[in-house]
Amino acid sequence: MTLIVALDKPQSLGLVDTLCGVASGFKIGVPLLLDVGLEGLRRARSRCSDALWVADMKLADIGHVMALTARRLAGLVDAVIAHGFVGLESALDILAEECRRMGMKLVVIASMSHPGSRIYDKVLEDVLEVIEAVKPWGVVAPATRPNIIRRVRRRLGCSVAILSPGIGAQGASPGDAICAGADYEIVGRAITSSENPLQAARNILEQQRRCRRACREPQQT
Ligand code: BMP
Repeated sequence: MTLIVALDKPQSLGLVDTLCGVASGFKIGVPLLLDVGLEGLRRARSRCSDALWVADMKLADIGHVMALTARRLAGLVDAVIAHGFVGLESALDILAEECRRMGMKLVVIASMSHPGSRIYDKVLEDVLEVIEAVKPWGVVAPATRPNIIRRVRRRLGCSVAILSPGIGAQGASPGDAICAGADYEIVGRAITSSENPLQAARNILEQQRRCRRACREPQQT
């Protein structure tokens, strides 16, 4: 499975039961966490405990504070997301050590999916150097700019998971990121705002499968 559902909207936690077993995981955004609190997250997780649970706090602080934040999430999620631009020393190095100690996966943002993230792309090589040193479990790279996914994959190889947002509401199509080398596509509103979230998720998975077949087959001339 290659789909992580982004739960950001109030009440979207209700979709956990519907999508459990269909999606690989759930990414919990700050708005939802503020709504339901850690106890709400704990209850939701218990309803689908085999899924990959990712807390998307977009950590961007000194290492001490990022590590304290991650500690509050221990046992509630499998992974936390942090920004790559904060750098290594006294920042991601401390967070990475804390995640290792807790057995939590660390995901570092290499670049983002919105148009303003071109500023991130200007320092992509520097951010990738930081990521190489941190050795996180995963990296976020944008489905909206597949060339960035290819650069991340080329530079970091296959030992890192690439998670790609930007599908649907932000313009990329399901399968675009997978074809460029991503492992998971992160999808929010295309599923959570759909009248039939389960069917929307299944359609996305089917489209990913078709794209995977197409992009791996030799092109006809
Ligand atoms: P949507 O599919 O509704 O656009 O949601 C995308 C999700 O991915 C949101 O939770 C957002 O916070 C997250 N995200 C993103 O859109 N772009 C990034 O570069 C990094 C993200 O985490």
